[in-house]
Amino acid sequence: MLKESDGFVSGQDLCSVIGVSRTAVWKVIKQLEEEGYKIEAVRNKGYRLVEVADVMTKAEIGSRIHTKWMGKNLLYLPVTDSTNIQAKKQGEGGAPHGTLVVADCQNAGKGRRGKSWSSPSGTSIYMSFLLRPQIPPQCASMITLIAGLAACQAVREVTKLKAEIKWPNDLVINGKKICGILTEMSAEMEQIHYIVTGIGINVNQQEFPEEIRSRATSLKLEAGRDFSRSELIAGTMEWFERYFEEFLETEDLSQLREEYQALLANMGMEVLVLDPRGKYEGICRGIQEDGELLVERKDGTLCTVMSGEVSVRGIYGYV
Ligand code: BT5
Repeated sequence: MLKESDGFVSGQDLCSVIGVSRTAVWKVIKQLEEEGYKIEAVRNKGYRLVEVADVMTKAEIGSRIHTKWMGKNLLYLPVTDSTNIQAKKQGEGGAPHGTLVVADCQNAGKGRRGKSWSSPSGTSIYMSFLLRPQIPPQCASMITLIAGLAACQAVREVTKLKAEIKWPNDLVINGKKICGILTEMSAEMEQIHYIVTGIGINVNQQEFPEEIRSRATSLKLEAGRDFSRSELIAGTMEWFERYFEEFLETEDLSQLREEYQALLANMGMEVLVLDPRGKYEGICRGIQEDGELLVERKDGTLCTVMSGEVSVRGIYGYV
């Protein structure tokens, strides 16, 4: 009620609409203040919501997600090992397509290939969603790109910062990493059981561990102000739902390629491809409809890169 009103809502109105006593209303107001809502209380006028700072609760996240199916089934955990692990458990337990797991803190946050993801409490986003698409398993890697595009749009919309995608699974601002994405799959040769995509976004973090300090940044460090994690989560869900439905129409990125390439930090840049058969340099020419990166080599031939490590000159120290 306070959110929907521009001004004050009287204590009496709150009591009668909800059907509780004034003391009960007062207790809930105190609880909301503890969660981070700033509420002004004025005698004879009632209560007014001054500011929704960075509140991360199930109710706050849920109230902001306006989607058809994405993030509708929401699990919020103050602390967990890894939201990817928890979302996989949800997958094994039969949770529905679009289930979202959000945590305030992870003590075993994962990156790719056994790397770890720094996940302190109170400042950043750790979320994973469960998908049950009926697509061939080889299409699954495209989900990472769709998630990157969705998160990039949400970050841009909420913060007005010029976030870009570093193919395949990072978002960067001014050449530093603000977001990492990890997609995992349970499948047989021809059939996907479920896919879990995890997204970590550095939101209001001001400090990073020594080993990543030079390559990592947060939205707050870039913009000089705090942002609402719940708003960013909801925005990402909305963009993802839209893009994912477009993706399902063709089972490739043909409808998303233009938008993707417009946000691609690698585009037109010199890249170093760390191919296990030997590294080579080239200019990034965008992505193919199946999500592979197009690289033009010095001799003019076009190569495609499926996944893995691609360094972009000027980003993360490749000079
Ligand atoms: C990633 O791996 O970038 C994928 C990260 C996915 C994290 C999310 S959080 C929610 C969900 N639950 C999980 O357990 N994971 C997902 P990769 O490209 O391998 O990058 C990992 C590398 O990024 C590390 O080796 C560090 O160098 C660096 N790194 C670690 N934490 C970071 C952070 N908070 N910000 C920026 N860089 C970080």
